[in-house]
Amino acid sequence: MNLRELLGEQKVKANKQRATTNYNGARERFAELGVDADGAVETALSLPISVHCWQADDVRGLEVRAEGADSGGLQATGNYPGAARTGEEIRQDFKQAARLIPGALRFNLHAMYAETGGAAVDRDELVPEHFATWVDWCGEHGWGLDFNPTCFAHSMAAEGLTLTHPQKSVRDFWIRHCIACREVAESIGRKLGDCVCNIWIPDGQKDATVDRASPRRRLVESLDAILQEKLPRVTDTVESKLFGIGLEDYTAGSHEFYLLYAATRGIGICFDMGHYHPTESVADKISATVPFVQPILLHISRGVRWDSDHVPRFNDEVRAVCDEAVRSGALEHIRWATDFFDASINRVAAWVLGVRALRKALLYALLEPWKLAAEAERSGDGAAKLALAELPFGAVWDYACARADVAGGLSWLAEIKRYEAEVLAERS
Ligand code: RNT
Ligand code: ZN
Repeated sequence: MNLRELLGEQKVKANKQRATTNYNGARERFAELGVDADGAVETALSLPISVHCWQADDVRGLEVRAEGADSGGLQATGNYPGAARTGEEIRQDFKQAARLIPGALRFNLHAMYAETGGAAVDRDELVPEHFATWVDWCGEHGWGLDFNPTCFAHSMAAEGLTLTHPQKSVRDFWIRHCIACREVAESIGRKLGDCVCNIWIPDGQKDATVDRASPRRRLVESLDAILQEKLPRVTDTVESKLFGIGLEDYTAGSHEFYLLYAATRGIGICFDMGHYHPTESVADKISATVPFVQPILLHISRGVRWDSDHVPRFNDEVRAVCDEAVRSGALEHIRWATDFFDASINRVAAWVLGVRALRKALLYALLEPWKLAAEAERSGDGAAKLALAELPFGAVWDYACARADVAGGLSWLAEIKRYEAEVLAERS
């Protein structure tokens, strides 16, 4: 069968019967290793993954705003046709993606996706009603909703500085924006349970930074002002970054800065997998952090050289993060989210690929006989420890997809192609 035939193929449609038969054999083998495969499938499907809205439109947002506003070091590259142009199209695209992703979902919105009915509303004037359509839509589908202030792509961020800006009036604008966002998050939380509100800012310097201290002092003050009011339905987190494009030398909100800020203020921390030195392990940060800082929000992404936001794959890094979350008993303190944007491939497929990869890695981690591996480690049997990674995994993944009524194997790709021909191709 060639690629063309595969994509037009109907026979590969999720076959529940076949998936269940294959699964039964695998389940027995997991039982021999002391692993409850049913329980693993159950848990893997129940962990909500908060999917970022900004994959749909290359982080453009819905605002009526001046051309040429700085993107804050974020760059979506590529011009594959079919990007969503309205809130309605983003919702349509996500609904299609969600049909092909097994397990519980949330949605993750940026403030720049406010729907103001064509009126220009500045970021410090946002109120809950600008997000009412999103909230109702999530409620209808049983999805939670998370939120993010948008401290980039705006004339007040033109120099790449927001909460650390030397000018008080600029800082105050962004403080007001973040406070408005926390209030939006609180109202979302009241309707849908709770809401993670994650603050990321681009603030930094391109080269040979002399004054590294003052921006950080200002950032402490700005964050304290933003977080002054306790909001019961909001889970606050802060997100660091190693560097942004055009801001390569210095980032005020570095890893150490935010980790200690979160620890001393009793809020959560966000680790984005694309925001560290290439060989630095985000997985290792989980057990090191969780005794002191909770929750940990994970932005699952894939860094490739200088880009922090490629579509996640079922690779060693993502698996290691999931393994660590399970082995260190940290699952209850982790909020799973995705953060990537690729404008060079079908954007709905990008969502499906990235979120399925995370769900798959969660299932893999839950199926791992890590207690046996830990025993091997204690007894000094390194070879046995490594050998325990050989698992009949594929059968369980197909079964998990079937249980969630989602296409297993590759049949989801054929559905995406149909959607592309019928819906995305009509957008120009
Ligand atoms: C940027 C951060 C941040 C953004 C979104 C759009 O490097 O990862 O999370 O991707 O807020
Ligand atoms: Zn991120």
